[in-house]
Amino acid sequence: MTSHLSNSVQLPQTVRQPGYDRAALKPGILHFGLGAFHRAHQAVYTQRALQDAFGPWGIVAVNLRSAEPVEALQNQDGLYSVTIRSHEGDQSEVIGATVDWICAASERERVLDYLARPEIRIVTMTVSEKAYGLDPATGGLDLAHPAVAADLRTSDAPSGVLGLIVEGLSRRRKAGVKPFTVLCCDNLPSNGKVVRRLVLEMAERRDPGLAAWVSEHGAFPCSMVDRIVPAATDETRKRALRLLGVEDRLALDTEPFLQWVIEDDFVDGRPKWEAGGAIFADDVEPYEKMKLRLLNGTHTLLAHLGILHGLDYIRDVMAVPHLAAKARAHMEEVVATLDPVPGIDLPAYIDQLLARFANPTIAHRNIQISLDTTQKLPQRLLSPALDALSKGQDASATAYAVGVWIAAVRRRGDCDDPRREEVLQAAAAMHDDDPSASFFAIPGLFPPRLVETRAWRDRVNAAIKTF
Ligand code: CS2
Repeated sequence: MTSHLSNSVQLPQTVRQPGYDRAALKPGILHFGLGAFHRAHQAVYTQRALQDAFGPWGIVAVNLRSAEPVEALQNQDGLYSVTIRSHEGDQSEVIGATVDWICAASERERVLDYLARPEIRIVTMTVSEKAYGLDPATGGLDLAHPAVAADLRTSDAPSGVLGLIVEGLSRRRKAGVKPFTVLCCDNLPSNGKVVRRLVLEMAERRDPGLAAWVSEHGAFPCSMVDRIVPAATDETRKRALRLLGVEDRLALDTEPFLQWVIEDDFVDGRPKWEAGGAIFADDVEPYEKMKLRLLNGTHTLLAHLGILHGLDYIRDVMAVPHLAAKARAHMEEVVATLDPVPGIDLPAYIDQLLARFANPTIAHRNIQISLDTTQKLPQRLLSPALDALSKGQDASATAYAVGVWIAAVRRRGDCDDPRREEVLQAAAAMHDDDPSASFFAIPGLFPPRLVETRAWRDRVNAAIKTF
């Protein structure tokens, strides 16, 4: 029988290992969303911080629904490996920054107990865009969102990320403990401000005094996160077995690149994440916009071009010269909607993105990136379209990308999205004269200015008609 990763296995010298005393590591961060991204990004930065300046910053990893990664962590003493893949070869590292693991669906009280404890000073999250219950039209709470509605009904037994945070803050207030810092690591623009507003709105609905206390004493720094981390496959796990000599159910592959830009606004300290290269900035917004519009917007374009051309991975799309040229053209147009970004040479950033997308060792599925596109369109394509139109530009690139998405949904006849029913109905109702009309009629999906801009909609239609 093959053994698996745990505290007691001896690993090959070639595998990097936590360079600190794990037995002495105390919890200080509670993280929501035990997906691939967190494990290969924030947990890696925390490992670097612990190596450089050891402190009580162990991570309590909470998954909201699925118990699977929680059980896997339990089975592996909290350890898992991340393999950096590039033309230079494979480099694996075992990450040990996680000190406890909980599935909130089955052990809610244990999560709330941690949230109330003074030693938990930071709550981070990667729960994906759709988990927040953000109404894109108002920027406030979507009261019809299932988790939001449920957590407003039974606020002392929450199941969603906002409900858990608000109940945790309420318990701290009652116990005379200062709030934890809430650090959102999801791909939303001004993510700290967005989450602050949602948390305050939920708190206000249960107790205005709680909302006032959080508003006065809490902190919600914005952050821009970046690393391409495909969902793991059997290939990933087989490779880990070869490199580690033992099984690792949580193994991940990733690229060499990683970036984290964080607003330095914490209630009660933080790990020395700069040891891993994190940048602390006064204003994160220019970095967020750059990344959401250039990386993520182009990802959405490439993923749907791939689906339309029967290609599985982003790297396959990049290997077709006329499709790779679309990615470059998209970024070269959208870059004009950005403000200058301190310390970043934008043309070089674009070249670097194209090289990252083309990395032949990274198998990033187009279908994975296509997930939840209705939640991604506003920040990736629609806001830059509005900005371009306001500047008197015709916003062709974003119109093309939206047309490609619509054409891909029609071609595939399916999508994985919280608004799936509406999207599929729109696809079924498409007609030749104005093929995008049924999509523009989906309530609240497109901002009114775009719905009213006939010329932009015609550009979307022209794109659809090329497929
Ligand atoms: C991707 C992102 O799945 C997606 O929608 O665009 O997960 C992307 O890989 C990361 O944001 C890169 O930092």
